[in-house]
Amino acid sequence: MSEEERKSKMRLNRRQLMGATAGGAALAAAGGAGLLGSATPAHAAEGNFNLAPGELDEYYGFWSSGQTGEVRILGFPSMRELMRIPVFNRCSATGWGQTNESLQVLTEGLLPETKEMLAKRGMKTYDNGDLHHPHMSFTDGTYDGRYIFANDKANTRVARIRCDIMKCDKIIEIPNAQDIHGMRPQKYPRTGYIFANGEHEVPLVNDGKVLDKPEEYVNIFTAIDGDEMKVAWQVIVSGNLDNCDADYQGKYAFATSYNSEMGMNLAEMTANETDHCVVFNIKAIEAAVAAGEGQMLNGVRVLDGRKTAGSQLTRYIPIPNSPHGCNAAPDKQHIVINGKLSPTVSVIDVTKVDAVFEGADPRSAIVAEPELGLGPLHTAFDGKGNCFTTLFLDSQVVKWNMAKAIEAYGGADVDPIISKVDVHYQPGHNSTSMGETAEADGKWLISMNKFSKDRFLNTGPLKPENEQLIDISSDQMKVVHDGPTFAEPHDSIIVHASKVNPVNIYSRDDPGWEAARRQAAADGVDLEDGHPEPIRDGNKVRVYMYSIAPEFSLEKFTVQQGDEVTIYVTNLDDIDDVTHGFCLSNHGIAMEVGPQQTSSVTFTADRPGVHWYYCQWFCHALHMEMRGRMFVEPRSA
Ligand code: CUK
Ligand code: CUA
Repeated sequence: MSEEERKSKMRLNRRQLMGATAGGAALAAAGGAGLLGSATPAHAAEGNFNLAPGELDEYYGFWSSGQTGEVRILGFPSMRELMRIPVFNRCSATGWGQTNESLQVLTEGLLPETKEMLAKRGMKTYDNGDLHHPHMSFTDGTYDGRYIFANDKANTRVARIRCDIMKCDKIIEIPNAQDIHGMRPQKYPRTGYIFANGEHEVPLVNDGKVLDKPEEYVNIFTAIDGDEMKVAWQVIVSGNLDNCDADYQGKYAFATSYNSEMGMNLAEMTANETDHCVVFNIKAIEAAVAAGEGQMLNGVRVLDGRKTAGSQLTRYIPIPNSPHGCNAAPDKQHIVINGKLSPTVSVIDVTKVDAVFEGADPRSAIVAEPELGLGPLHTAFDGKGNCFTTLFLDSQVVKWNMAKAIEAYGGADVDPIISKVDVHYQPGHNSTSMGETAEADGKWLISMNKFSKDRFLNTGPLKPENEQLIDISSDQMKVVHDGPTFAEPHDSIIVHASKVNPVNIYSRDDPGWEAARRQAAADGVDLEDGHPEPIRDGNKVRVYMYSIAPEFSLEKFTVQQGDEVTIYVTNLDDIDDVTHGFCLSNHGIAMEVGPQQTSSVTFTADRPGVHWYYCQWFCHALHMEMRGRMFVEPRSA
């Protein structure tokens, strides 16, 4: 293909994607030209988002990071990045993906065939992920500070983060599904279930027997027990599952579904004018599971909730056109389904869903369908009856009123749209302070924009994204801050600081290093005393040491070339913020050891010679002196 042909093909594809689906005006807007200028300069006095040194934020922001695979903690509304929690990625600073403790989390929930495939490549676990949706556990419709759950679209996993230590403690791979995308915790009575959407359709036993026969592919909706981190049940559905949410009654889960056509390419996938929202009847599903209906596949009970199955497990509410976001309003009654290729959002009244399961027309549960603008993707709420919807193609956030939208749908001559604000550029998710809980407080909105274009100094072809902080305390929304971010936060939650209470120092009883504790006991070693000599067990050697700033308890130890060495470091410091590290030169080994934590790492000592190990987390005035030597004796020929 010539350069000219290639370029014209790309132009064509772009036009098809942006233009044909939502009208010609969309293309101009997507180009972003002329959309500068409505951002209000920052006024600290108005928004009170500017904090003096030492002042703490009112909220925690938990941010996804998309293809980076981690979760980030922000102080909000100052937008200061406070911490990164490695989850599906590999972290050089903390040793996540390398320490035995993290590898246990990363490997114990993998499917046997995954382990086998990775082992053939010399890998223990995946080292990439695509983390879109971080959500906190709920009790009675609001955050309870126990856990954050997050999906991995890239490798079909769901992870859990403990909020007491802000570390990931469980990761499971979901069988029978492919690519977990939308994911939300049950809101009521508590979490409970984590609902997880399988986005891409595959043969139900995906072992190569069925390949290019799309008519045999299925999509899978999964409920995970969030306490046990085990799959509770799965339901086969018709159409790709995108985003989901749970109601405030504990009765239903809702998932947006595009590609009701079950098409394999763009033209096929966008052919229909309507797709749907799938409603899952939790009680009916639990009863079917208890009755042993459906089939057991990979240890999971899988029920048939396809449209054609006509069961009581699901209902399909028609929605125009390829809907994306799915957001339960804090009024506990309404679910907003965002149209994406349709300029509308569709509002479901959860109190009308019972009738739909009793045979009423599925569309009878729709109580409003306001036309908001081009490319509605996600909606957030202020707890005062107002909604904030991102318009991807218009590069705007629109504020609209739920009650007025319902009146208008009933025929009244009212305009539900209150105001619009330009954002820069192409917003995806947005979140309001406490907005996905019954305690939405209506103070702040973050618009997570996919393109920054000209908002920041040029960083080369790869630009940051741009998140904009918006004051929503009055009817006219005010953009008060631009915040660039690296790839690619999709979603965020904004949690009042009173809900989250992390510890400063690990408990010595922490389950995180149970395996180390057991091994030490078997070796007759107390982790807190260490052991002056390596413990030999064939060609396996275990080295136990502790650290107290600024020293390791071992200044040297000796192993033989070819030994499989495991180093256990217990940090005996119990002072806030005194984290040590263990970094072994020229071995690719480094790990974090927090106050009162035990961390361990296993490697083969195959390089004869003297190798320094040192503490790589600055801990003390004599941090540079915190080091020791590993001697590796050459294997005798
Ligand atoms: S999806 Cu990314 S903008 Cu994965 Cu939540 Cu809508
Ligand atoms: Cu210990 Cu630096």
